[in-house]
Amino acid sequence: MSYETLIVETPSAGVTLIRLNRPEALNALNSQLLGELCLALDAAESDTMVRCLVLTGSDRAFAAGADIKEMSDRSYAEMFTSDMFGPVARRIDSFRKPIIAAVSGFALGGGCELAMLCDFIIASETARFGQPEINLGVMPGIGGTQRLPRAVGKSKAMDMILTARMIDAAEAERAGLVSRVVAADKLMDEALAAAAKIASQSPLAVMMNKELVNAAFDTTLTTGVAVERRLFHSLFAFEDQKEGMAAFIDKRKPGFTGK
Ligand code: CO8
Repeated sequence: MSYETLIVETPSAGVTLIRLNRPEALNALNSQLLGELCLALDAAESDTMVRCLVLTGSDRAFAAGADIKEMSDRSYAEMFTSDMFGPVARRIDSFRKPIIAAVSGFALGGGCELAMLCDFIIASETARFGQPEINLGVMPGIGGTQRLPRAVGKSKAMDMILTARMIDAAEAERAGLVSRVVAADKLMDEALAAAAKIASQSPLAVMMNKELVNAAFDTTLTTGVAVERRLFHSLFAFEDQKEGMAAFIDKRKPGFTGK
């Protein structure tokens, strides 16, 4: 499939790289880009060869937010009936394979929220995160008021959302928003290596691990731990568990088949 606002590549076996590609607007998220992102995710979800995704932007911007020019004149009725940002948020949220956000430059507003919808964020030293919607007289609308406090705590989230203060990569790492910060010229190497490592694991175990970590935000500790134990038990029904443990004992690399 070909896209106008995305570049989709397969840099290594099992890894799909999706690059947001509206450089003239710092990858602002307009309806075309969000629609194409949904299509690319549909394709990646149904392709059994795809094991992990990397979502990235340009050196200058991961994404500078929702497209302000496109939405500035919208009425409440239009926003409500089109359920703006609902479909893409649900699509990413329900995506079962891991998505790594590789962030360089600006990740603002919807761009920061898009990164937070991914499973983890690897940031370059140039990354800057912010929720500046308050400057426009609005608020985050793709989960920022909910995911940011879960990631960085209430105080920093309030500071960022109410003052529109941007944080740099080092502060984002200290706050737990990003998993690691790397040199700008190493960002894609690091993100693609992490994705290749995930792609080499049992896809069954990967999906279950992802599901359970996400469940930690939606359930109690007691329920989450109980479900984890049952899923852990259930992994022993798969050939991949036998292969993984046999390979350890035989001192060789496992060959997971997803069975
Ligand atoms: N939307 C549309 N165009 C944009 C956006 C954007 N979010 N961000 C940048 N652009 C465009 C600029 O207009 C400019 O275009 P042009 O060359 O035609 O004038 C081009 O990109 C380059 O931008 P700048 O010249 O401004 O570049 P600078 O390096 O000077 O500044 C900034 C970079 C700081 C990133 C600046 O562009 C900026 O502040 N951008 C807006 C950031 C922002 O406010 N983001 C939040 C948007 S609102 C949002 O995301 C809400 C999400 C939830 C909605 C939910 C609805 C249900």
